Amino acid sequence: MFDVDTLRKDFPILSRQVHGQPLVYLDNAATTQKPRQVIDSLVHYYENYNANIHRGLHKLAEEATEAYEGSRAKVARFIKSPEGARSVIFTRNCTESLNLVANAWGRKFLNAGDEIVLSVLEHHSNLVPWQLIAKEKGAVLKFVDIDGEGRLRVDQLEQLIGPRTKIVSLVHASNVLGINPVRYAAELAHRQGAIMVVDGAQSVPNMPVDVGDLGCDFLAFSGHKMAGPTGIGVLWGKPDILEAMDPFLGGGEMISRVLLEESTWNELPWKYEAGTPNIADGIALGAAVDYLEGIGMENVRAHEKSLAAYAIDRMSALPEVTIYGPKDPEERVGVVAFNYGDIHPHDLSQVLDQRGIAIRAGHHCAQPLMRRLDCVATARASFYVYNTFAEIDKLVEALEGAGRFFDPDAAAAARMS
Ligand code: 7TS
Repeated sequence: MFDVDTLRKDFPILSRQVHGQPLVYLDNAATTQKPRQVIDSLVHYYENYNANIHRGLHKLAEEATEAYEGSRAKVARFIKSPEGARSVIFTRNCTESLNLVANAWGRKFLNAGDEIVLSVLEHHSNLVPWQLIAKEKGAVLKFVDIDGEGRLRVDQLEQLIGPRTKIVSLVHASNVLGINPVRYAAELAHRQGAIMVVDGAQSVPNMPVDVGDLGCDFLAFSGHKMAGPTGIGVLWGKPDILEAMDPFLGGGEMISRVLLEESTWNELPWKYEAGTPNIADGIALGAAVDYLEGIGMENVRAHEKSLAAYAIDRMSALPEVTIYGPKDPEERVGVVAFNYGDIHPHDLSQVLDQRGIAIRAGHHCAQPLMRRLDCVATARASFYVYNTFAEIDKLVEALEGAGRFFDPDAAAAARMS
């Protein structure tokens, strides 16, 4: 394993104070903090070799192109891309990656009456793009439900994937509940000749992901949730499918030959990268991959699992706390969504903020899931490599304090004394 106290020194932000208290950052599912190595990589690029890539024949352009393409190769290695960097398309984020598939694949291959299988626990990013293309094409959306513990209903998955299914798109690790059996879903999809899309926004940053082993056709994720910068995301796709689709956006970079009336396309992966890309953040994503590989994704996973186990254990001891999703940490990443009695999560989050503790409160861009769980919102603590057991102790202590603060009986008793 690694030494968390040493590792924390790599993250400058972790030494800041919030409301006079040391920052306890537990909002990692929204975005993770960045190590010095990633920040330095951005500054180094802008200070030393800022240039547009692929087109210049001067030294700076060569260096920038090499670093950007080197980063793509690192990402390919990180997820064990069977056909290497050709499969790795840089986008702005996971959301754009999913929109790319919905638009480029959907526009070309979807027909009226075709079915798209999703689940009720998807992030809006894996719902809205499919709603849009389904409406345009007259395709039909089908939703797999969850069981009482928040697990995906595999029996329904088996039922819903049928001969009319063209696309199955599921989140690998939920930003609210648990980990889904996407490898099995890919098998079911392929038996029916459908494609399998995986939203890896919460899995790729938190556990080893071998994309070949998953058996999917597309995998989407964001750099900013894996210690990388904002503004850079990835769509991994099988080359034969990427070849068969038409481009998503048109413009410079993505073309081979342009005539006035029509054009031909660049090779993979550049066919899907129109215009000047996000060079700096693409390069810095490579630094984030180096950083995570230095720790080892097995170790990242093990650390988060033990944090989640400890948090669930301690929080379950508070009678007012309801934790959502499977309780076995094997079945989730470092995400613990919960409610505390009838305290609104926004109020809870504000009280915790006064103690320097950052959690997320709200619908987590999963409004249909909130409805399904019969709550308007939840609080959520989410962990990353730099979080500690002591921080979870602080969270639990602060929750107890919030419980007393919002408890009318306790407040009345305090006034009387
Ligand atoms: N899919 C999942 C499962 C996510 O958790 C998120 C972001 C996305 C897709 C979209 O990622 P983006 O980088 O394109 O925005 N989830 C969250 C969250 O839980 N809190 O803030 C963002």
